[in-house]
Amino acid sequence: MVSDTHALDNMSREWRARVAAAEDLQALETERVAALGKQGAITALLKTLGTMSAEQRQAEGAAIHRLREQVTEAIVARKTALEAADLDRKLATEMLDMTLPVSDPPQGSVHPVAQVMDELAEIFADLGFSVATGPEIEDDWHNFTALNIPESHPARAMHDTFYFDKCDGEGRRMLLRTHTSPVQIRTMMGQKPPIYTIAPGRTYRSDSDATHTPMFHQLEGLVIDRGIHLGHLKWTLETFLKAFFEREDIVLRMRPSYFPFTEPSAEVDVGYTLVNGRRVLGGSGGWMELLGSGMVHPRVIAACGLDPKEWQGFAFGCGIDRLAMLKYGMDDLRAFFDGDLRWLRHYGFSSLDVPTLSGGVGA
Ligand code: 2NL
Repeated sequence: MVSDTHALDNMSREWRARVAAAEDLQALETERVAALGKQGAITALLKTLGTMSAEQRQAEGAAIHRLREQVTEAIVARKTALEAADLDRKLATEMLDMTLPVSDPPQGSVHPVAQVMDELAEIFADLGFSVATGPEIEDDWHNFTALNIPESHPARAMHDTFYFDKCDGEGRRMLLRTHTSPVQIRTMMGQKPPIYTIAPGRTYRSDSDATHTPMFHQLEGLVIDRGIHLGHLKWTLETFLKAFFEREDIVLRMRPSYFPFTEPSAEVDVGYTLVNGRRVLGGSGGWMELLGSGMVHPRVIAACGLDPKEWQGFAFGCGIDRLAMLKYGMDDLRAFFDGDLRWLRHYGFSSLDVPTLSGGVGA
């Protein structure tokens, strides 16, 4: 009979030798299954425990369990050793020499949207703003409810918003964020004012034509502090746009408007001048709408757990893709997302460029 103590010792030695001889993780797994799998040899021994008399189990049970433990330990030790050897091999063979020069001519380029995002971060960092990011898959509370957007608001409708079939653990409907405002909501809920932040990133709306793509990029800005008023908003936008378009003659016009999350709200137009039939930003020969903005609605401030009597702020939002088109003279939004390398080679930026503001319209 196999299960006398001497035979069990032999069996343990044998299995541990097989485990130690496994040359790779796959061979080790084969040994593990042969010993401890459903049909394994040691599993079969363990099963005999149930059929033994009490005296027999007392005599041999502990030895069988010890066998199982010894072999299990050997497998774990071998696995650790094989994994470490694997990693060493990878580190030795997949080494990258970071000191090699770039290929000549350089391959790849920075997408204009990425370039503009870097420029925006640079400009706002100079003004003391931080850059915040957050999930693209959101829930309807952070995307709509906290922003004072009522249940019946058209923006919530199926044809504007990409909804998921499932709700989250708290029964909130999941969706692809339709703006980056939920990032700012999370910022307000997670940190104490004063808050000076921008939220650039991907946003989604079920919309597709020459000027709308289902995925687009938005920049939002948010300030929460004491005694903030529309004058701060206008100065901030003016300073931002002058730096971004690299022109001192940028003129803004604010028109009353309506958003559920700001009160009062203002649409911001930028003046342009016609130069050889082309619109060039600067001056005030005509106006184009560029941003939406306003003073953060007290209900939004309260929804984030802040006292609207103590804290006020302004917020704004605009399309990053549109900013890129205006600055770098691109006329078709859809080309941004076609992945056509010829377009990228034409409009892309060198990956060695530092994202300063040179190389744009003012250069
Ligand atoms: C537009 C308009 C806007 C905001 C975005 C905002 C965010 C928070 C609170 C209040 Cl957390 N407002 N964002 C405010 C006004 C306008 O965007 O036309 N976007 C493309």
